Amino acid sequence: MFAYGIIGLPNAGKSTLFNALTRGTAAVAPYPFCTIEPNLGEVAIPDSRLEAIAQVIEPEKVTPAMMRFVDIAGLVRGASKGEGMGNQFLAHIRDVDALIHVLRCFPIADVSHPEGNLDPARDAEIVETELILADIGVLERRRERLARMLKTGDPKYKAELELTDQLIEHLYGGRPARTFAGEVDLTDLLTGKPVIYAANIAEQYAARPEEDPAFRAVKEYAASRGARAVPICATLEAELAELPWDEGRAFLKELGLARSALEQLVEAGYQESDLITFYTVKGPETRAWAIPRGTLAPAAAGRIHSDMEKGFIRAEVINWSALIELGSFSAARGKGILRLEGRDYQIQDGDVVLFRFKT
Ligand SMILES: Nc1nc2c(ncn2[C@@H]2O[C@H](COP(=O)(O)OP(=O)(O)OP(=O)(O)O)[C@@H](O)[C@H]2O)c(=O)[nH]1
Ligand SMILES: [Mg+2]
Repeated sequence: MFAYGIIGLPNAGKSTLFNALTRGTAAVAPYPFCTIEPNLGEVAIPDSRLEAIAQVIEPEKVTPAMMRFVDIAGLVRGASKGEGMGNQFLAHIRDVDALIHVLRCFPIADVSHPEGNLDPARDAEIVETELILADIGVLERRRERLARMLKTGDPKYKAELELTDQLIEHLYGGRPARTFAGEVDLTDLLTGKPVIYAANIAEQYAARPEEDPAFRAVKEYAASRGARAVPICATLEAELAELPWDEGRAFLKELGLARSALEQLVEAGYQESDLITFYTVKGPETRAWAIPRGTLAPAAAGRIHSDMEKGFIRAEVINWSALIELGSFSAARGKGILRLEGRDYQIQDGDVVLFRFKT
């Protein structure tokens, strides 16, 4: 399951956003380090195609693809040296697929700011410096391990050690691991993950973020790093999360917002990680699955059950909109419209798939 880690300074609104996204009940407070233990939540990915398919198929059960969010303590300047909550808690987001970096753009009059004034680009740099220092810590440990392995005489360790040293250099230069050119294992490195900047803007700017100087600063900062900036208003999103779906749509419209923070962040995550969605309509369950673009049919089947990957024979495939026109999978089969695809077929976004396999 795709997972996002939520990072930022204390009082940036991380837990408020987390609650809004997950309809969760994480503690939120106007003082720093309200969050100590991580909050974990899973959300159904909003998917209008899944809804449309379900309307036609009328299955007993509709199962959306899910996304996970992990909300952790705030990072402060000097966290790597033990300031604030330190940086050990970053271990809770080592495995996530991407980061949401919450940058405070709402006024400091309401809630104290650990740096004393509003400056989201500076805040971003503070947090990113701490991420870099945490990664250097991970790499130093990797380096020690490799240095011990050198004694085995295997040349691959020497090459790996050299690369690790280059990467450490790169990080000491203030650059994230994701911009390192060498072929090196980025797992466990926080700065190796894609990042999306979530500007937590004041309510007054919710409908016109471009007029907020703080949001413009975030946009500029994000652009300089080849990343995207998403304006969100965490307090309004939290109110939105309280409402039933149709009332929520009306509320968004009233506010002049096209999409919720969840929708924006899901889309950004899909794009950053290059994910697509395919559907299965077998038996009583219609279900959406998120997979990396380019996944081959047997591996996609393996998401459902490992036996289906092992015993894979072929996939019967139809695009979701064609399925809706025809009304059912069997109608499509009757008309000879289903495509039969083999082991080397790459599942496409919007495919509805029935896997054939032997047990
Ligand atoms: N006015 C306003 N207040 C907000 C907004 N987002 C969060 N807050 C308030 O800011 C305070 C801190 O919010 P939290 O969500 O607890 O912040 P956090 O980033 O999780 O903080 P730590 O857990 O301490 O790192 C709370 O009092 C929130 O109600 C916002 O968009 N506008
Ligand atoms: Mg918090």
